[in-house]
Amino acid sequence: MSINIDEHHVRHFRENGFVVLKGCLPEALVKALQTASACTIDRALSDYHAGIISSQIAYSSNSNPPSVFRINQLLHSDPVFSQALLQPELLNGLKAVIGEPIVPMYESLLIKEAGQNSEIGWHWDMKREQSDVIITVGIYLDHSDASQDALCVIPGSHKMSGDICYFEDELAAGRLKAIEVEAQPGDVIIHDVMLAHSSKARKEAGQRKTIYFEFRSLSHVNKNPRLSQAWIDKRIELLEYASHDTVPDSQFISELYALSVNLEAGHYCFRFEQI
Ligand SMILES: O=C(O)CCC(=O)C(=O)O
Repeated sequence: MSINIDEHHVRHFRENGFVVLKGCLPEALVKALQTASACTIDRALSDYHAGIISSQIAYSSNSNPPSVFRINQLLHSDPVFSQALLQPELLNGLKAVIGEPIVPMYESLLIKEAGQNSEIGWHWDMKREQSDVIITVGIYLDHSDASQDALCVIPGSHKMSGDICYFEDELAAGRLKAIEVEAQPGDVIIHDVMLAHSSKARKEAGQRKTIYFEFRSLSHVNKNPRLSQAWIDKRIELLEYASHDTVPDSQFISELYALSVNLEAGHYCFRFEQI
């Protein structure tokens, strides 16, 4: 394996708003991430049954037995998640995609499985200024099939005007086309936060687990009023572990997540019926 993000990937990303990096994670790391994810999910379920509810975990409200849909602040769960985030080759590639120094914003695990209402409607991850580059990086730990619950995107929509309701209407009218982006364990899909995307509910047995990281350009971070200087400094300190080829200890991770931040919400289409 090698994480080789070249100019073709960067061009594909700029033109289409997403790019797939096939088999870019080492097999041993993928296996370790799969094991750590399974343990993290099991722990979240036992906590749920013991009445211990964390604000960083989303459970599926309509599945029986209950299941876990999303786990935030993932670096708390196991050092291997920091290892995945802090791979120097990956970070260099992401810097090439963003075109300037980068800042990691959050770390979460998405789990899609049958029985949950796991459909994710069309949305942007957030709204950004035209000049900013902000990317969502999905590390796939399971197969993601077009016939199932793969990521669905409207190529080039990150450069189009119009909101999410507009994209939904254009898709329904057949004037825009969406595609499913399949992935295998160890693949990485990078998308622009303003690429319109969705995914269907999973119907088949098994899970599709994806680790999500977000990265923003340093110039964006420095002008974003939501982010305190202490928060930015700690995030930059986190990145420095990559150059020392080590991962932060649990004390550092606790300090990192203790600094609160209120990141922008996703944009969906809400339609109100007239009474
Ligand atoms: O992986 C997916 O199905 C999409 C996830 C997504 O868009 C999100 O979590 O906002």
